Amino acid sequence: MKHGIRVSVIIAVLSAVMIYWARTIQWMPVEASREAQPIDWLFGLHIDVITFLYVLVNGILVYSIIAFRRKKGEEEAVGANFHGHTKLEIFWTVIPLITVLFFAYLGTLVLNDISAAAADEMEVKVTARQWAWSFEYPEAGVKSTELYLPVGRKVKLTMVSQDVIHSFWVPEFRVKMDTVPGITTTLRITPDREGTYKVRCAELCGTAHAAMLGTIRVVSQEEFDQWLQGKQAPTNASELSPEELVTLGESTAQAAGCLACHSVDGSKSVGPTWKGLFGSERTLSDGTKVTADEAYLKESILEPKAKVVEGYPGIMPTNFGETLSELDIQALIAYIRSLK
Ligand code: HEC
Ligand SMILES: [Cu+2]
Repeated sequence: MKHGIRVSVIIAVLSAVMIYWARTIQWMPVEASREAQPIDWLFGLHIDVITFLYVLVNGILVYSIIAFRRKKGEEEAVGANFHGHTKLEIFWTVIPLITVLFFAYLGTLVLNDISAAAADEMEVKVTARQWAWSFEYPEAGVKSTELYLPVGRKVKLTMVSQDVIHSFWVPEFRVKMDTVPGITTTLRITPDREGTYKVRCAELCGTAHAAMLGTIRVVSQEEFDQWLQGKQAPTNASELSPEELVTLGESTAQAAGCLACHSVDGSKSVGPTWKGLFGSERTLSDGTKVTADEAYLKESILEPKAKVVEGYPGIMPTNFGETLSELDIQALIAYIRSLK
């Protein structure tokens, strides 16, 4: 009994200290959505229980090693011989069972809470493909390679994949959902912190999986409305200066995922480098030669299979005609031209 009381006191004090300490640690990136709050609360509760269990197991272990070590003069002594302890076994089966069921109950409450629909939620369609994200605002008829979201408004993402399984994951929002070819999945987020975040693909999906990043901008409602209007207005290349067009081309190349396969510094990648491409002579897979002029670049983007460069597999995505606007394509060509 003496040992029982001692070890209980040690464990009580140690776990209180450790739980207090564990709570001071920032385990996660900043919380940037309302959904992050209940998730982090539940996560913290798990950490509390795990910390207590760690102290319990190792506390009893270390205490026993010290208290029940073989002392001088006990070399021949034999320990007590006993078999089983029914009450103890019932105790350590029932308590963990109740704990686990309780966490399952809490998990269900949190999941119901974070996936609940709201009357004024805004729908955005998300398309994943190897290896880029694109977004569509059906109410406004706007397509974008960046996800703009107004702060404080619940958004319902309806997600599809054009090829393999991907997974939409923004650590700051905590929530995550797979995109699966053939079905539409749904994810709800209420961003509550303005800033720029990255969506990462959390499902290994091929060569450039690690480069499958998309930009998310959480902005004020006014800024969002402005952006949406700007996207709706018919924009064409002549409204931009040559430098602006090149800058736009660079960001489009990044956002559309081109740079996952094309380098801009001369190094070899999945596809040919863009450095020095414009105006150069290209040898195609059938042996013919063409000059890389504007028409060739445009065709290469819209119909990659029409002319395949010698020595490279014809694996460039064929749907850029659907996801990129005419302006995007003009900007990409201007950007490639600028890479001398
Ligand atoms: C999945 C990898 C991949 C992605 C993503 C990709 N490409 Fe390609 N691209 C290739 C490959 C491989 C080739 C060479 C084979 C061919 O000609 O189809 C190529 C060829 C090209 C060519 C002709 C290059 C030359 O040397 O003649 C251009 C121009 C081009 N891509 C532009 C783009 C643009 C613009 C984007 C983004 C909107 C893009 N690519 C996205 C893989 C990719
Ligand atoms: Cu992916």
